Amino acid sequence: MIEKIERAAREAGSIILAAHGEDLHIENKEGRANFVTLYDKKVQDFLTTRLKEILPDAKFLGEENGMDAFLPGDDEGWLFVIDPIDGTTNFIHNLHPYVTSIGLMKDGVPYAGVVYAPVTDQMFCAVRGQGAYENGRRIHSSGAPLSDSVMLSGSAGFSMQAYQIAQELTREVQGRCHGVRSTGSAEYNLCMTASGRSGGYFEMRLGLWDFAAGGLILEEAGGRMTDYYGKPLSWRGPSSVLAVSEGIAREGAFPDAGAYLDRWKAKE
Ligand code: 2AM
Ligand code: CA
Repeated sequence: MIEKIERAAREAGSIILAAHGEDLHIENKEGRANFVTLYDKKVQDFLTTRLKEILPDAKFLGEENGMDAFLPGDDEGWLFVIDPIDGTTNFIHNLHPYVTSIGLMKDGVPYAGVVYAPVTDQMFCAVRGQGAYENGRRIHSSGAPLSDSVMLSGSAGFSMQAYQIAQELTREVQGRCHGVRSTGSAEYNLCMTASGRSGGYFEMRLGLWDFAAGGLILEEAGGRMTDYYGKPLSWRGPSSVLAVSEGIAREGAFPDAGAYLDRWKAKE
């Protein structure tokens, strides 16, 4: 089944790459700098059709086309969680990375995850209990401490208030590691952490489709996914995400991210 899902992700990648030079029909969604293109919708439609053929009983949750809510009953049986293009703003600017991500949940917990980066032809995948892979090779998160790591973060453009507080946490982390980078794709960041390139990734608010696939890939690579308070993720909807490598989880040296989240909540 995982190979069939990978094939669907690869086909989605071809659709996305072929879009460059075409009219993307860019629209703004709620908030600022929150875009959707014709291709986000097209690819989600394509994946929904293709994945239904693979698992006819599965339900679907996706970022686009009004399918973004976790509904009662979604924690029973199979649920595909899709982000047709994670990193839409990058895609619009023809700036790598942007990925297609497909998470598969079983009874409310992640069962499988596939993340495909078409520009670099990188296929990341994991099945629960069976390890994580990049292009067929087993991957592991890093054992390095925070002080020897590059960290990834993001702050979607939806709120300048959130951005400011996120920058303060970024500044604190910056002082304790080799540097903090921002790529614009949550799923890609999780895969970079799973494959040991980055020590971790943190963002104050993400949709379930932004971390469902990469979250399992990271856990299967030995890393740890929690929210900003260090609590396990609910896998039911939007959340803050603090994803760290084995090394940083063991060390416990990441700053108190929960305090920053509390400050944002107090200002909203
Ligand atoms: P997207 O490209 O699929 O929209 C960048 O920091 C990350 O945040 C990306 O993975 C991006 O996903 C996501 N993102 C963008 N807008 C968002 C919003 N309004 N709420 C939550 N996440 C968002
Ligand atoms: Ca998206």
